[in-house]
Amino acid sequence: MGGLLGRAALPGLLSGPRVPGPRLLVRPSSGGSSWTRERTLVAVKPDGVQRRLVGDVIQRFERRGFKLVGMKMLQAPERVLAEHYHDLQRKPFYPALISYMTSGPVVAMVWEGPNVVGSSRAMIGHTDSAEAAPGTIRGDFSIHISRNIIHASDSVEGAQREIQLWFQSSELVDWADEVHQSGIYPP
Ligand code: IDP
Ligand code: MG
Repeated sequence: MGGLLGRAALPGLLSGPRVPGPRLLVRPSSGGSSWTRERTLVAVKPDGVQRRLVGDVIQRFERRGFKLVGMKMLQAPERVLAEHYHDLQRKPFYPALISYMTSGPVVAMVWEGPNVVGSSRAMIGHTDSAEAAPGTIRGDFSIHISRNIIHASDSVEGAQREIQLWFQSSELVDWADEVHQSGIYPP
């Protein structure tokens, strides 16, 4: 094991084509930090909780390198869901959607990192599970749009609104990112 991951092998591993370097993980910005702090709301829906997929979802986001800054399990209040899905209130499936989302607890999380909104949408996959690519969360665990396991905000503005809706600011933890400081990401 020491041989495989020894000093000689490490530079090759890090520069190989399958391992993106830190520069590919960031967006340029003017001055200060070289990446814009972005946060998104992710929620494991009641079917995901029932199917014991919470750990898998967390693992995927952690493995990617995103930072968990808030998490709680709750029975979603109808008031929160009505606000969260207000765009969909006139859709024929809306009553069934609210019934599904209140059928059991959800696990709501706030994740932080460069381009976390866009990346998390790519990680969860298409809304319609039948269209979701294998390798995405919906593409791996769901076969129907009405039981699609997970929510993730679809824009930076939407994420800010949803985070405020689901979390008190005191529930978000701005912890020191040792990985970031040790050079995995640019400063
Ligand atoms: P998204 O979750 O991928 O952002 P939205 O269009 O915002 O998709 O829809 C919110 C949720 O409403 C979906 O995740 C899904 O649970 C549900 N939904 C959307 N379209 C349908 C449908 O045609 N039938 C049943 N449920 C739907
Ligand atoms: Mg949506």
